[in-house]
Amino acid sequence: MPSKKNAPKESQLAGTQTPDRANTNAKLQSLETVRSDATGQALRTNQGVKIADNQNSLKAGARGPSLLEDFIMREKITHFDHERIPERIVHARGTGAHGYFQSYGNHAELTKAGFLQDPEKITPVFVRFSTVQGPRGSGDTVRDVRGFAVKFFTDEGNFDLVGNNMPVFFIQDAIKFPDFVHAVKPEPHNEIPTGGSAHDTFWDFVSLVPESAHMVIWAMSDRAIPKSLRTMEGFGVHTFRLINAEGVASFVKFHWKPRQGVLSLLWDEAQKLAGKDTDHHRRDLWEAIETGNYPEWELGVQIVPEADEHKFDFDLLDPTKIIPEELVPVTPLGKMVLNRNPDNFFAEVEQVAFCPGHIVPGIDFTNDPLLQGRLFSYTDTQISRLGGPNFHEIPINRPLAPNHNGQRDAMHRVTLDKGRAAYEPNSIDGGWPKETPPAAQDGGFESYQERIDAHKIRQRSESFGDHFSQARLFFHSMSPNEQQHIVNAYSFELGKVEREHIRAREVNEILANIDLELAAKVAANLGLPAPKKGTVKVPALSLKASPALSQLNHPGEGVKGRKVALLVADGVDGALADKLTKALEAESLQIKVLGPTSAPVKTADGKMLAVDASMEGMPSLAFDAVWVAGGKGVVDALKGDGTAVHYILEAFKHLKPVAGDKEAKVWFDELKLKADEGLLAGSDGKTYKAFVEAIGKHRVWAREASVKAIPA
Ligand code: HDD
Repeated sequence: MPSKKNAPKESQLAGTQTPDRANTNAKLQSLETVRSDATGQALRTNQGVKIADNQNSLKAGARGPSLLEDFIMREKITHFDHERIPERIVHARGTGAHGYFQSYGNHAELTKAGFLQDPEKITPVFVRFSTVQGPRGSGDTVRDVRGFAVKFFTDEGNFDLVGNNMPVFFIQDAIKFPDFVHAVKPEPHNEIPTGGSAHDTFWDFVSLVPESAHMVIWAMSDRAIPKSLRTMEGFGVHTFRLINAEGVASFVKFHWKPRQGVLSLLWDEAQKLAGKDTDHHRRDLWEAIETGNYPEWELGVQIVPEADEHKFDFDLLDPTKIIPEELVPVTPLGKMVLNRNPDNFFAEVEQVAFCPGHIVPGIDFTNDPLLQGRLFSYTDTQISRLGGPNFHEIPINRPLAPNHNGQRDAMHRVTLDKGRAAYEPNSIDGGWPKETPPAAQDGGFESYQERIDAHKIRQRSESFGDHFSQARLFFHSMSPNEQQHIVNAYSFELGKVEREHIRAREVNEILANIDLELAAKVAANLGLPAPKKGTVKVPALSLKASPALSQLNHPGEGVKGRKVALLVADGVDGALADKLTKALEAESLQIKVLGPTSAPVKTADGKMLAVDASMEGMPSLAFDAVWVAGGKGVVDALKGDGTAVHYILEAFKHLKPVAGDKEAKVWFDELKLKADEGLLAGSDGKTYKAFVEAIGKHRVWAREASVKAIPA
C-alpha cells in the first residue's frame, strides 16, 4: 500500500501558503483572466449590444415572416449551429478535476526535474479520467480500460503523464493502434455495442493478435470495472527515463497508488449502474471533492539503472509487460490531491489536450515503439478536434511557464506577439527570445544522448516474443474470487460473440496458453470442448505469483469518503439515527438518508426528518453499505415495501455490509440472510465499530459463493 514514510510534515505545508491556496494562486489565477461571471450583468450580443427582447425574432408584422436583418437572432443561431467539437477518437467519455502535486523530498539523485526536487513546491495539476471505447454520452461503469491523464503545470513547462488504470497495453507497436481501435469500437454496420468490447470485431482482432493476451486478461478482470475513479491505480505504462544533473539516466515505470484503495464494482453492479446512473463515476468524483473528501494518490516509480536494462526475462521496451513489484519495488516520490471541481466542463475537461510528448528537462522517452508513435498522434489529433494549431493557448492547456517563440498566427491565435522578428536568430528584437543551453538546473531541454547503431528496418524485436507468461502470472496472482470473475467475464464477452470460430480461437489459441484450467472453465460455459494443451511453449517465470497484482491486497487506508445508505420510514427513532450518523461521520463516511419516497418521514417523537432521496432514486448500487434505522414501525413499513426488500437483498448479494439497529435482526432472519461478519444488528458502539471495520474491507468476499440464489 502507499507508504507515508516520505510524506511531508504538516509544518512543511504551513506558513506561506496552504496547498489549496497555492493551487488557486497558480493555475487558477491564469484561468481567472478568462473566467466570465454574468451575475448582475445585462444580456448582450457578442458585440456588446444590450438585448431588449430575447423571446421574439424580428418579423414583418406579428404573424409575418422573420427578417434576415435580425442580427441578434442570426448571431445566436450561428453560434448554436457550431457549438459542438469532434469528440476524442478514443477516451471520448471522461471527467476531470484540478489539484496539486507535492514531492516528498528532493529526488535530485534521480532527476533534475524541478517539481521533484522541492517538498515545499506545490505544482498545480489537472487530471482527466476516461473510458476508452464509448462516445461522450456513454455509461461510466462499462467494462473498459480507464484513462488516467495528468497534466503537471511545472515551472519548467507542462509535463503530461498520459496513462491508464492498467500497466500494459493491447499492442506493441503504434502502427497497430488504428487496427485495434477500429476493432474495439462499435461494429461499423450498426454502431453496436456502445461502450463495451463484447462483440465480434474486438474478439476477432485480439484472438488473432496474441500480444494482446496480457492486456485482455486485465480487461477481463475487476480492474476494468472500477468502483470509483478515486479507487483506481494509475500507470504510465511505458518505460521512461529520468535523468539527473550529471546526465545519469535511470529507466522508470510510473505508478499512481490511490490512498482510497484499489476497489472495483461487481459485474452485476456495473451493468445495472450503467442504466440507473450513467454518470456514476463522474458524480462520485464530483461529490467527493465538493464534500471535502479530496482523493489522493501517491506517485511512485520503479527504478532500473541503465546497466540493468537486460537483466529481466522480458524487454523493458515492450509495453505489454510489467516489472513485477516483487522484483523492483515502487519508490514513492510525492502525492497528488484533487481538490477542486471545474467551473465549466467544456472549457476545462473537453478542451484539455494531453500529449505524452509534453515532457520537461529531467524526463525523457525510451524507444518503446508504442510510445514513439504516441508522440506523434496526440498533437496531431488535437488539430482537428480543437480546430487548429493554437490549442496550447486555450486556458486549460496554457503552461504556467512562459512560452515565447517564433510560432505565430494561424487559426484561433489569441496572443498578441509584440516585436517584429518572428525568427531566430535575429538582430532586430535584440536577439530575443534566445536559446538556453542545457545546464544542471534551469537549462534548456536536452535529449538523452543514447547511442544508436542500427539498420533501418521494419521488424519486431525477438525480445518482444513471449505473450503469455505474464498473462499467466496475472491469473495466478489473483484470489479465487478474482479468478472466478475473470472466468465469468471471458464467458460473458465470448458468449456475445456470434461467430463460433472466433470463440474457439480465443479459447484454444489464447486462453489455453495462459492457463488450461481457465480455458476449460470458459470452454464449458460456451459449450466448447476443453483444450488439452496450449499452442505455444510458454517460458516459465521464476516468479510464480505477484501479490501486488491482486486488488485484495489494496483495501485502502480507512473508510474516508465511502458511502452508507441509512434506510428510514415513519416511526424512526430520530435520536438513534442521529447517534449513528455522528458515529459514522466521525469516520469520514458519507451518509445519505433514504426513505420510501422523497418526502420527509415522521420520527417516533413526532418531528419531521428530511431524507436525501427515495430508495428508488439512490439504489444500493451506489453505496458501500446499508443501515436499517431503528424505531417502532420502521422495519414493518420497509418489509411491506418491495423496493426496500430489494434494497437489502441486492446490497447483501453484492457482498456489502448490511446492518441495522436491533429491530432489523428479525427482518434479516426472515429474509434468510446468512450470518457473517458483514451482517450486523445493534445500536451499541461495538456494532458500529464492526460495521465500520466491515466497510473498511470493502466486501464480504466469503459470502460470494453462497449468494447466487438471491433474486436481485
Ligand atoms: Fe492514447 C487519448 C492513454 C496508446 C492515440 N490515450 C488517450 C487518453 C489516454 C490515453 C488516457 C485520453 C487523454 C485525455 O483524457 O484527453 N493511449 C493511452 C495509453 C496508451 C495509449 C496509456 C498505451 C500505453 N494512444 C495510444 C496509441 C495511440 C494513441 C498507440 C496512437 C498511435 N490516444 C491517442 C489519440 C488520443 C488518445 C487518438 C485521442 C484523444 C487525444 O489523443 O487527445 O491521439
